[in-house]
Order: sequence, then structure tokens, then C-alpha cells
Amino acid sequence: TWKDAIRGPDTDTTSITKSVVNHVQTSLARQAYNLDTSGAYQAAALSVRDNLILNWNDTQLQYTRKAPKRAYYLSLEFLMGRTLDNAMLNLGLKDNYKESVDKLGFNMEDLLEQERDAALGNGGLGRLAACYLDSSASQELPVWGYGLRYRYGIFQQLISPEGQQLEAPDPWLEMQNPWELPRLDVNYEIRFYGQAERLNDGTPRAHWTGGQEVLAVAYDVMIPGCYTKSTNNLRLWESKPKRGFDLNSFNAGNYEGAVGESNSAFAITSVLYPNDQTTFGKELRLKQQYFWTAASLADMIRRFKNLGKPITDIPDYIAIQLNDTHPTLVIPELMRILVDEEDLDWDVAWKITTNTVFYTNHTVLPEALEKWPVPLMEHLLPRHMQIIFDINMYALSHFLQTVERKFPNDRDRLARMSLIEEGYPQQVRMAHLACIGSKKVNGVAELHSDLVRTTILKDFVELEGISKFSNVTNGITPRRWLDQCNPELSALISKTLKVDKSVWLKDLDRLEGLLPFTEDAAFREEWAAVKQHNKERLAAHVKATLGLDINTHAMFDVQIKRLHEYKRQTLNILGVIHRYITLKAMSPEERKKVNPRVVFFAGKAAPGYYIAKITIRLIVNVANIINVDPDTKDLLSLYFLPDYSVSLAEILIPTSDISQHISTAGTEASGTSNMKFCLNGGLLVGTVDGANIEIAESVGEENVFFFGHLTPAVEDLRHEHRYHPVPLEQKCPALARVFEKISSGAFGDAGVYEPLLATIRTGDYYLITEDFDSYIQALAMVDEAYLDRTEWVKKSIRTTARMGKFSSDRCIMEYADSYWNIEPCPVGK
Ligand code: 26Q
Repeated sequence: TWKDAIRGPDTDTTSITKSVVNHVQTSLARQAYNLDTSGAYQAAALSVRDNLILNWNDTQLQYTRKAPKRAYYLSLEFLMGRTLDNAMLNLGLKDNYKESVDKLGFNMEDLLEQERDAALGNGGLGRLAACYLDSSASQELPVWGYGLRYRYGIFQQLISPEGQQLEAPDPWLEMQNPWELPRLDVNYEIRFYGQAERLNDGTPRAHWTGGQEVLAVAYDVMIPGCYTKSTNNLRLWESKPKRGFDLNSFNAGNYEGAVGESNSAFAITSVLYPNDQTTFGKELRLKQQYFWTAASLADMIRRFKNLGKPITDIPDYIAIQLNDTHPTLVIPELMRILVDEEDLDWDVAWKITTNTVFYTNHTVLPEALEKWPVPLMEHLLPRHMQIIFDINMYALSHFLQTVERKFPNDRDRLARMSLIEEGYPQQVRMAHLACIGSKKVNGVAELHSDLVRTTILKDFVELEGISKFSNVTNGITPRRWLDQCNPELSALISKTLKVDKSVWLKDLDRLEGLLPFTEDAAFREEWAAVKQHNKERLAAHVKATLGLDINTHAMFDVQIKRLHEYKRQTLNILGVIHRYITLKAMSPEERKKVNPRVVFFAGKAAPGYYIAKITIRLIVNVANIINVDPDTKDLLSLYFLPDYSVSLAEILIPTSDISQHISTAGTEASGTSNMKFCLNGGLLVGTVDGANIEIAESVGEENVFFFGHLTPAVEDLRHEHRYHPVPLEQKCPALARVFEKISSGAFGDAGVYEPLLATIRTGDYYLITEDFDSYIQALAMVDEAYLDRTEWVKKSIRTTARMGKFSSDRCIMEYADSYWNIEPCPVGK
């Protein structure tokens, strides 16, 4: 069985206990008799790690021996969360470890709480990368991740009593990290600045010299597959100064200068940028991008060269997936290596490059498309800037011929498609570079991929043909997002299906087997009891961490995601105020008929995102008022839970009755938490956007609460707002009453919120006023549906049962088959 295959010989409870105690005494150099919880966590983690290392070694040896084509997932973000629980579950050893830890006098739950999240990401894009690693290993695919080992992850969010977000650093490596293996011997020199001189010898070659050189050092994070020996690698690079024999700096006596340079080398991987969905021309960010792509590519090429194949075989052995445009420099860097170092013809190099690289787009918001000023790029990466200009000319001359033939005299088209946007300064359009440098381009949900094809990359589709542009709808790993975060539901599913979870967790369509049980009253009771228990688990957590009492007998209504105007947390909080006003106007008799509701928000705002921070203030101050209002507090309460993280999501998601995914239509590329909620039996309130659409197709539209305008209407409505503005009182009286309430000072100094309200009153780019009425209606339908609890639980069961499509195993197999052309490479076969 898989158990014997993936476990070492010493994985019975007695051996595990021995191993843990041994780690306490040797690795930690502590006495076993006065161990604290933190020490017990460290020792258990080290013991689990021993298993991972053995599997990792066997897996990597197998890859070396079989030399399969490999895929490399390049992502500046990997939002991993905690590892211990996930590793024990994937190894099938959690019960044994629990027993051992018990014997040693500790509680496993307490141990797990000791681990800090690895929060090397902002949100969806980073968590997607983490889910894809889990699925790649679980599917036994030869896939590695490449990223940066930030010394500081996403900032820790503190909320002041007045609702101000404060940011504190996240020094997650302060305690030792048992999940990484430093590979100090695996390192590469990375150059910045300097001069690039073309040889002008009839070849496209150039010499790039001078400037600053820093060292990239590898740290390997083991990624265990679920119920398989396959354990993949996530290689994270750390920057440090190159300490060579630079006689000049010795002779000059410039010791402080040398130390200064070392500081700037360390700076490259010091911190994750906390901005998402916005571009800004920070030099250090561009330095991070090049440092990481250059080190990763050097590593791949060194591994490829060990195979002894001709360099032109690269596309047969390597597929590189770009997680958004952040790693786009891999394209000019690969061209530089092939042209300058391998002395290949430009055309040959370009062919290799465009057969190796694949690009996933995650946004169509214009302000989020990455652009870099040409002067900055020229200064930092002079050779790459030359290559980008050359690609542009080369591509343009091809374009020119084709475009001239297809679209005679269309100069606008060439200007639109150029890699360089004219202006002061000129800017490099990274999405265009990623597109023309890639074999395939994909979006992350059907609607989004359509928008990519018809808006931002329309011209490229017309030129290169539609088949290069396709879709891979996002997914989530059911291991973390069901088995790990909701063990009771997982157990209930296995019991009901009479199928071991080792089967259905890797074949998620099996959940459909739950459908007949919707008619089983006893099963429904159990289903509802799990949800109730999860609410109580959250309530206990909130009590312990924030000292607040939550009514666990209410409907739980959750919106947790990065704060963004397009995600419209404002719509939600304005809706809460509307509900509050409505409740206040009711008689005590009427109120008795109302079902209590608890609304949860969580999410971080980028530190410089002024409007998003005001939204948090509004939420917190509304909570401060309504949670103590004796007329309504039993019927409506509101919480903003600070410092949203993967670990907090794991507690919150299994509690939801409904969750909100209410972006303006056409703005949310996919969303992935929508999938997590549905997999755990929560229903969606959402707009017709991103993956909400496909979720509804799968679970049945009767089980989703849709509202709002559709994507095709959005542009016209915006146009109307700009050119024929209608006063709010006329446009949306219900919302006008909410604004009046806020302006009356009901939630503190109204002036604080004015800039936020103004964005809605004038312009209303995200169409709050257009969707407000139908939003309120949708929430009323939720209330009504919730009255029939039997029917509600049926909806919940059906939703979970039909979520099979959204397993990230499906996504990763699509990438493997239709993009990368790689196959499973199981260990020991
Ligand atoms: C870019 C340049 C400079 C600095 C930062 C950035 C940057 C960083 C992070 C830009 C974007 C991001 C993150 C984007 C993101 O998380 N997008 C989300 O990706 C998910 C996975 O595909 C989708 O489900 C979400 O819809 C999408 O918003």
C-alpha cells in the first residue's frame, strides 16, 4: 500500500516517540524532562522532516536518473502557511504523531499553533502557487518552484481601536525554520548595472561587464505529495555579498564602503513587497525580479547541461511557467545566455526561448499591468534593455510584414503592440514581452481568459492566432482546504462514501457520491453539526485571541480577502449599515422574526492604499457601534479580524454559511477563496465574475446568490457616470440613506470617511450605486432561504458534492498535458 511505500521503517508510534525525544536531546540540546510546547513543536517538526528528507532524496535521485522533461514554476510569491500539519497528513502519519505527542504530555493542537506562517505572498496569486506545488507533488510530476527567501514576509496587520491599520514587520525566520535546507554550496553570481557593449562583428553578441555582483544562495523547501513518496523542491534564493578577492577594495582602505555594498546585497531579498494589483517603478523590486530569474535560469541550465544534450534541446527538457509578468525578465535573460554565452543565432535563440516559456496572466485591470521605465531598466540591466529593444525590432519586423499584409497602413496597431510605450519616460510593457516570448498564454477562469483575448492582448490574438491563448481555471488543494482545515467534515465524507480519504482527496469528483445523502435526515444533521462545531472552534479562537464573544447560533457571513476597491468591501459594509438601519426601524415584534447574522471581515490593505484603509476604519467603527446597540446586537454583529493569514483562513472558511465575492463584473480574474468556501459547504453571494460563474455552473445556479450588472454593461455604465451623472439621492435612495447615516456622525467623525464616500458619489468607477439595490435583494433572498434550514443544508451538501472540478490536481494536470508536455515520474518505478 501507499503507506509502506512512503514511510520509513520506523514510523510506528514507539519509534516516532523515540525520534522526537532524540531530537529534543541532540538537535535541540535540551533535557526531555523540562520541555515546553515550543520545544516539543521543534522536535516533532524535526522528526517529521527526517521522513521528508528521505523521500525528497529518493525523488530527486529518480529525476536525475530518468531525466524527464521538468517544469519550473516561477513565482515571486509562495503563500505556504504552516507546514507541520500538512506534512503529517500527506505522509499519513498524523495519528501516529498525535499519539506520540500525547504520550509526551502535549496536545497536538497546541503544538501546531507554535508554528509561524510562511507568509511569502500577498494573496491569491501566492496561495495559488502553493496549491500548485502540493498538487504537482501529489501527481508525482517533476515540478520545482523557484522564488525568493524573503527575510520579512507580508507585514503583520495591527488594528488600532479607532480602526487604523498599522503595519509591523514579520520576521518569520527569527526562530529556526525546520522546513528549509540551506544549500550554501549552490550559488550563482548575479550582475547588476555596468556596461553592455555590442561586438558588432556580424553577430548579435554583446559583452556585459562591470557594475555590482551579488551572490544568490539556494535554500530548499521540501514539498511532500499526498500519499506518495514524491517530494518536490521549492528553491528559494537568498542574496548576499560576493566576497571575492577584490584587491581594489582592500587597497583603497575603503572598508566602510565595502560594508555599504554588502548591505545593498543583503537588501535584495530582505522584504516582500506588500503591494498587489498596482505598479510602481521601485528599483529594488526590479532588482529582486532579475536576481531571482537569473539565479533560477542559471540553475536550470546547469542541470540541463549535466544531461549532455545539445543546447537546442532545452525545450525538450525544460518548461518555465511565469506566474504573472513578475518573472518576465527570464525571456531576455535566456536570450542573453543563448546569444552572448552560447553564441547562437538570434533566430535559433528566439525559437528556443519561445518554446520554453509559458505565461499566466492574473489581471486585466489596466493599473495593475506591469511597466518599467526604460531609463531604470537601462541603468540596472543595460544588456537586457538592448535585448528587449532587439526583440521589439525583430518582432516588429515580423509584425510589420504580417501586419502590413493583414492590416495595411495600421500604424496605431504597431504603437499599441510595441514592447515600449511612448511617453516621458518610455516604459517597457511586461505583459507584451511575456506574451510574445511565450509558447502559450493563459488566463485563470473562462471569463477572464476571454477578457484577456478581447481586451489587453486582442492585437496579439489577431496576429498570432487564438490557439496560443487559452484558459486554465484556477483550483485549490483539497488536502489543506478540506482535510486539514475541516477534519470533521473530511471524516464525515469518508464515512458516508465508505471510501478512504486517500482515494477521494486525489479524485475529488468522488464527492458526487454525497448527492444521494441529501435526502438522509440523519446525515444532514451530522453535516449541520460539523458546521456548528466549526463555528464554535472559531468562537473559541476569537475569545482567546481578542477576548470577544461571538454568537455561534447566528448565520455566519464572511468576506476575507485583500482590501481593494474592485473587490468592493465597501458594498458589503454599506449593506451592513443598511441592515442596521432597517433593524432599528422595526418593532420588537418584527425583529423576533429576523434571523441573527454575524458578519466577518478580514484582509490587509497595501500600506499606501489610502481609500482601502478608510474602508477598514469604517468597518471597525460600525462594529464598535452596532455590537453594543441593545436593540440590534443579538440580530446583527460585525467583526473585523486583524492580521488575516492562511492560518486564520483555515479556521474561518469552514464556519461560513455564506461568503461574499462581490467584485465589479469583469474585474476579479478568478478568485480562489470562493472555491474554498464552497468545498466546505458554504454558499456564495457573488457577482457574475471570475470563477464564481464556473462554480455556479458546477454546483447549480439555484445554489448561488448572484446579483449585479454583467461584464458587458460595465463600460457603458462607467461612461454614463462620467458624462451623465445622476445625484445619489435619485440614483439609489436606499444607499443615500446609508450615506446620511454615516454623515450624521453615527460612526464617529464623518470627515474621516468623506474621501471614501466621494469616490462613490462622483465617478463611482466600481459601480457601487449601480449594484447596491440588487445586492440588498440578494441578501434578502439569503435570509429567506435560510429560514428553511432543511433545504439550506441540502444546498450546502450539493455544493460540496459538486466542487470536484476545482481541485488544483485538475489544473496541474491541464498544465502538464496541454502546456508543459511533462509526465509523472514516480519514485521507484
Ligand atoms: C507587481 C509589480 C510590482 C509590485 C507588485 C506587483 C504585484 C504583486 C502581487 C502584482 C500583483 C500581485 C498579486 C495578484 C493577485 O493575487 N492576483 C489574483 O490572482 C489569483 C490567482 O490567479 C486570482 O484568483 C485573483 O482573481 C487575482 O486577483
